[in-house]
Amino acid sequence: MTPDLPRPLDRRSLIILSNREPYEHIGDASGVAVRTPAGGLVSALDPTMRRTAGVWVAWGSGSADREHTGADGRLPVPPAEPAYTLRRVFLEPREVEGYYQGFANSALWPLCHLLIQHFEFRAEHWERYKAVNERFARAVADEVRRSRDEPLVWVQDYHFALAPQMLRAMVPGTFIHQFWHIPFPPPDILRLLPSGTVDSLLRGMLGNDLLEFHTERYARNFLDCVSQFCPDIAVDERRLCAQLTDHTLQVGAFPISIDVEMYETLAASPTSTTRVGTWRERYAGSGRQLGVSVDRLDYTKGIPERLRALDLLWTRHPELREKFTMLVVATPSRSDLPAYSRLEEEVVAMALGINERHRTPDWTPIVLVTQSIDAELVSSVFRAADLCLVSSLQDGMNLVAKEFIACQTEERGVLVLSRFTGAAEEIDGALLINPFNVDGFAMAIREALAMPPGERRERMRRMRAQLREATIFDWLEAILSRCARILDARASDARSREARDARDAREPRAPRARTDRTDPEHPSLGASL
Ligand code: ADQ
Repeated sequence: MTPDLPRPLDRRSLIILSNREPYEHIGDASGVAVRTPAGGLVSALDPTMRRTAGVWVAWGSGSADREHTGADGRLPVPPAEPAYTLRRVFLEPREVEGYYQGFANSALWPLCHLLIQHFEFRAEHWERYKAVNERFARAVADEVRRSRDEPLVWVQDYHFALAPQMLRAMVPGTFIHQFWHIPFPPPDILRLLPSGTVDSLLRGMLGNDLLEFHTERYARNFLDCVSQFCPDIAVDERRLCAQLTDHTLQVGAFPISIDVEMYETLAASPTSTTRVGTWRERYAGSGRQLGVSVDRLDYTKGIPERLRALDLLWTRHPELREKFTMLVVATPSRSDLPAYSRLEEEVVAMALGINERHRTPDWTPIVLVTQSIDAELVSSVFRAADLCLVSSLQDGMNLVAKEFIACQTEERGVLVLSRFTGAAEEIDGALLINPFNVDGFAMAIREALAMPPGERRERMRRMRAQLREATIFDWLEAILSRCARILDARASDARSREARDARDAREPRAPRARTDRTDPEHPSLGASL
């Protein structure tokens, strides 16, 4: 269930800024179709946007988007049942290359995931990133000015690190917060960027009133970076906040989740039940087990590391050949970047090599699927599985792990989960692995295969109970309630200030010693908390 908006947000609309749009017009020879990107974010935020009649600002990336957008960049959505506004910002190919493929995906993405061998900085990409952040910030500021109430601006992710500070200057007094979907690196990694870029990036994010991460560790990394690289800013590590001259930034841990009910329903549907029967007959007959993994083909997901562990397992334990089949769903993404196209080739070659080495006349060890599959098909794959391998080298949260748990209605599956995911810090019941340790990883797969049904059921029940207590809607409510509390405290501060000023005007007193809020020796962080 979508939560009600907490007070005082019930009188405010939301303006969301994200790179991906909630509705995309795609044109081909057969006509134009409206597509909603798969993923938790749109399904969580769309109902809230419909209720608050807000505005969603995003990159108009669909091939037929321009023809379906008004001259002011706006259109009512959902197209079939308009309830809120989508404001599209159109980008030139050079802008996409510099801002998106360049600085966001070739510099920030690898740095935040601590995978510095993929890090590439180009001054030109950085200039584009700044310019594109400014274009989006202007579109959001325009929407704030058009709004009839005092909207809340919610920025999504690492594509827009600079927009919060820009917005603060463009529309002073507006409440701005940001959710950072990926990890945040410690200072020793962030400093691989040129120092001017580090400074701009951190000050951009410091423009928020609230900055949300998946885990407290990422939040602390951010504050450590601020302490080290912005010495003029007072940081309170204990209360997780930073004091700027004109506002306080709070940071916090808000682990994202999934629409649990939706996944449970999809997994239990009659179509899914039929599919599960087919999968199990094909891959898990005569005492065999079915292992699965589902990822975008991304070097952060540890797909070659997973294949290496499987190869080692079947080499060291030939008795496990024919005992389980591994269905690897890995859909190409960001293929325009060389690191991603190389990875695609590597994964295909590794899967072929493993199959050549270990296959038998009636058994193929790895079934590699490279098409994107829809949520219903994903759900049936997860329900059918006896084990799921999540081996990210680093991952902000990893929603696949949560989707697998939600779909395990028959409670037979074991989750083998990388300890370097946000999910591993939250979920209790998985077999944790270090994907860099190929021997340990192979041993964990062996342990999962041998786990008795009773233990599997007990672990899965525990994880399912935890997940039901922390859905995507709980995540949304926790964030909006925190915003409401900050706004409440701000309003009560303003009222006390007014009352004090009125009293002082009636009864002038001798001047009191004043505490300078910007003095780093005496940071006054409490005022707006
Ligand atoms: P991602 O890196 O995309 O997300 P993840 O959290 O696993 O990673 O979410 C991926 C989503 O896409 C899941 O819903 C999954 O089912 C789906 N998906 C993945 N591969 C697929 C495939 N081959 N076919 C069909 N569907 C597929 C970023 C961060 C994560 C963080 C999320 C949310 O990198 O750490 O959990 O944002 O904040």
